[in-house]
Amino acid sequence: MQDTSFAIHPGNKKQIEGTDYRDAGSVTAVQKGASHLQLECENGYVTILFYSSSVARVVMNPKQVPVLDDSFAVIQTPENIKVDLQEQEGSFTLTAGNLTAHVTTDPLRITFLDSSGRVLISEGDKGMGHSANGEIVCYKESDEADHYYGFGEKTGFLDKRGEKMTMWNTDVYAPHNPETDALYQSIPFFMTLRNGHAHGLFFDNPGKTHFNMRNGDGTYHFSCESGQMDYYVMAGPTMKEVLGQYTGLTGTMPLPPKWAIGYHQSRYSYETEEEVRELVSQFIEKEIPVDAVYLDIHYMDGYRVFTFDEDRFPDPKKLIADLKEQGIRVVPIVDPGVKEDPEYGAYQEGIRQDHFCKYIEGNVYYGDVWPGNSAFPDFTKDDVRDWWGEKHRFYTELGIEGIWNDMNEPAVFNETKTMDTKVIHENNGSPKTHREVHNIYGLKMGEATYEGMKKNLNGKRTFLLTRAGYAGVQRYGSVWTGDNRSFWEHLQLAIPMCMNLGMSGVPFTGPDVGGFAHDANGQLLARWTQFGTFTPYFRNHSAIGTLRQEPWSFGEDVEKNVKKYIDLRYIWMPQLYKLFRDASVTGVPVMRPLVLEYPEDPATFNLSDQFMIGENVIVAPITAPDTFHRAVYLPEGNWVNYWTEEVIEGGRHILTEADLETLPVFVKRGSVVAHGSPKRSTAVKETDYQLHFYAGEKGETSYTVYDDDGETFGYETGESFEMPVTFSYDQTRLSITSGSVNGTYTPDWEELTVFVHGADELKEISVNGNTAHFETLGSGIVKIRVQR
Ligand code: MIG
Repeated sequence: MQDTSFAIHPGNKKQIEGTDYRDAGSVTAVQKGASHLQLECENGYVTILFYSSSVARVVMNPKQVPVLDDSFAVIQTPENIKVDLQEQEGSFTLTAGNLTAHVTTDPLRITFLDSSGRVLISEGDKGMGHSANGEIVCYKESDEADHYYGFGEKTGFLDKRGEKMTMWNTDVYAPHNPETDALYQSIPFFMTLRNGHAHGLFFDNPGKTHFNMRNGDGTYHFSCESGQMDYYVMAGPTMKEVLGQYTGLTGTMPLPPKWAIGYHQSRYSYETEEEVRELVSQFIEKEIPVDAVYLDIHYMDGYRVFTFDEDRFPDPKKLIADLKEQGIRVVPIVDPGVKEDPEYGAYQEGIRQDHFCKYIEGNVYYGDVWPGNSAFPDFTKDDVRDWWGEKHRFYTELGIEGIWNDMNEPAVFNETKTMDTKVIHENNGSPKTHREVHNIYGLKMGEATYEGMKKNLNGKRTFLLTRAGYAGVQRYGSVWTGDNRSFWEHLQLAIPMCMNLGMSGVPFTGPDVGGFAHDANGQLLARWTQFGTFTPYFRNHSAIGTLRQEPWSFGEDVEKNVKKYIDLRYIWMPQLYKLFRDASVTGVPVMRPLVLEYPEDPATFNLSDQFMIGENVIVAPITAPDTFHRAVYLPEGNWVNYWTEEVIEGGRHILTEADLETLPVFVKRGSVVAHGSPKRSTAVKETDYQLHFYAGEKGETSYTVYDDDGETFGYETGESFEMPVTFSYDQTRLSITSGSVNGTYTPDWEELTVFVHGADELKEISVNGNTAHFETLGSGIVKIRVQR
């Protein structure tokens, strides 16, 4: 009914904006705790509590004292902090370090301020309330200066000011355009940038939530048709600190194995063992690097998860071992639907052990997916997640180390596209309807899969790719952006989408390179691969019935171009790996909008067609056909064209040339990036570790080299290699000093090669105090070796 006038039926208008909104009203009773305040109001119950000196939570329940222990996203428990409570006539003030909540009681309104008294979040005529049908809503004042980032996986531009968004995990095969709202992931978190200062807001409700940043009357609001009004405020004051505070609550990404960051090749589907072997031999013959090959739904026996089709894949163990020998991993798809088949083990166990989602009356819920009529594990139950995780022994025993979760919104082939909202999730004795917790199905499936694989792999890191998720999904998986198409517009759209996923705590993301549905063409594949070189997740994937889009599918020129950029991915691997490591610690993403580094520069506020890798590298992809130049915004400072060594003054827009073989990349002067050499996969050890220093006029720069074995959890107990290297420079003289090494891991490389760019006037280099011999390479580059 989407495309008929029924979509604008007058009866569709949301109650929430109607007349039956009931404000929480005045406070009628107060209970004070050490770090919280509990209020009884005319129309509801409210708890305000502090999690840390920068994070507070507000919960309102219209009917009863709020439930505080029901989050699926938050893994942090409140720190035992001292909250100062002051009571004044008609108000309370709670202060904990960097954040103050000022609560007026008649009517209830909550204002959050930072330690300098600057208002972060305030309420005007309307505050929190609910409507007769149980919908809960919260209004906040917006400022003319506000810019909004985050909201997870959304179409449209970077800044979500003026947008209206719905969170309801949905399998959207088509279309993906600016009007497409709910997609596969729901992350009801955003941050506000206001005059250079940032704060965050996380509305933790896994039902169908709405955000309206378009009210136009000086407010924005968020609401949900079910559950409690439950939100967290993060004090910032920088965007990076907000990310730290948000990932403090919901967790950071575990460091992926190196192979997960390499180039991946997929297709719906490589259907037989023979086809897979043929594919791999092409990569080897053509010397195109590849770290993983995917098996889509055709590998299974009648789409039964935890099986292989014996005709198509007679000896999966041998196949997987042979590929592993070549440094290539196999990643099979696993969907949640378990085929209703009384002679199939997973179904038998699921029924006998009561693992599937049921109606309240006790009958199992069945939905139609690939295997036909299927039952769906209830991943809210601990024992079901353990069971599901353990089932992955089937894969790990075959030598598989990574899993691809699809259809976990969950997607069902019916009118609503998902499970009946009346179905019950048992949730370890605290049952919820599917309506109330729809958005966590993929998250909990991810948890089951990640934890199961991790356990089965005995100390080796696993890799999970998931289509659906909720806040916190970064703890388990990387996210690809679903069924895009081979459209230039979808290449454009992926840039802000991935940047906002990064701004929502999910650093490991990327779109299907080349586009999933529709036919790709050579130029599109080349440009998309160039972009993919710098997206955290890098996989070429395409749909059944579309033109093949492996690197060699469009002739030799395109193949050469694509190979150049896949090689480049491996050249940049040491830098990317370090950024992954940093993201796993700080929550600050690998791929960033420029605004994250230049929050005072208005030119960055909605800059959606270029991005940064770390703090000092700008990537400006070409996203239109037959286009060989583009405008690039370079913020203040001096920038070096990665390809030509040209130094360009920033603080302005430039026009840059980009023939078909060129992806515009700029490195900030005065900074350092790590490089390696091209290799057929990450299985080949790096022996050529390079630091590229882009010398400025004068100054000092420090870079910390990071490395570890790339595949175990040893780094968690100190088996890593961290070495600070400092560059002090004054045009004619450079001194390089390596600091003491942290960690017990010994890298495969014995010496570092340092390349100094912009070294035209360099006369003298010292390494750790001793005059060093250096080689002059031309283009103002010199080369020096530094012992580890
Ligand atoms: O509805 O498994 O997004 O990547 O190739 C189609 C087949 C189901 C959707 C995924 C896509 C995958 C496809 N799947």
